[in-house]
Amino acid sequence: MKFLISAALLAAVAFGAPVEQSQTPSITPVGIDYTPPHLPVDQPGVYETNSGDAPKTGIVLTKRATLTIDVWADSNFNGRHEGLRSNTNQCYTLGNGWNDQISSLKVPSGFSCIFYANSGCPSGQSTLTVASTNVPNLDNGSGWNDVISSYLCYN
Ligand SMILES: [Ca+2]
Repeated sequence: MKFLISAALLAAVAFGAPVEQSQTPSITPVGIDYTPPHLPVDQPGVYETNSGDAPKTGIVLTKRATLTIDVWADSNFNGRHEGLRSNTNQCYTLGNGWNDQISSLKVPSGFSCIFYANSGCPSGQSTLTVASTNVPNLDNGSGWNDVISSYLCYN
């Protein structure tokens, strides 16, 4: 009898596991050890940059830190919301319905995040860098509304 209970329990665990694994992650790490560009962190603001500021793989000189980027599907911090727990110096590609959906976001003080219109934080393309500030509306004519596909933060 004891064996039967154990077997049933084991089966339940085995059946339960794949369900959890099938959930689509909101962010997927892409590559490691990026060297972030030297854009300001201590001057809050939003900076549109060109390909010359794209990160390069290499040795990370700063200690890896963790931050939460809050993102919303609508402007003015409305609609679907999620706090994306992220490591610095790590590119993340958006998933779970977040690709091309973000319309407002918050980057915590002391951190800068570079946003990309394509996945994998590709070099050679324009980026949007948000330093220690909130962006209530990406739909402001800058062309960054509903286009963010990946990001990389640093401190
Ligand atoms: Ca949106």
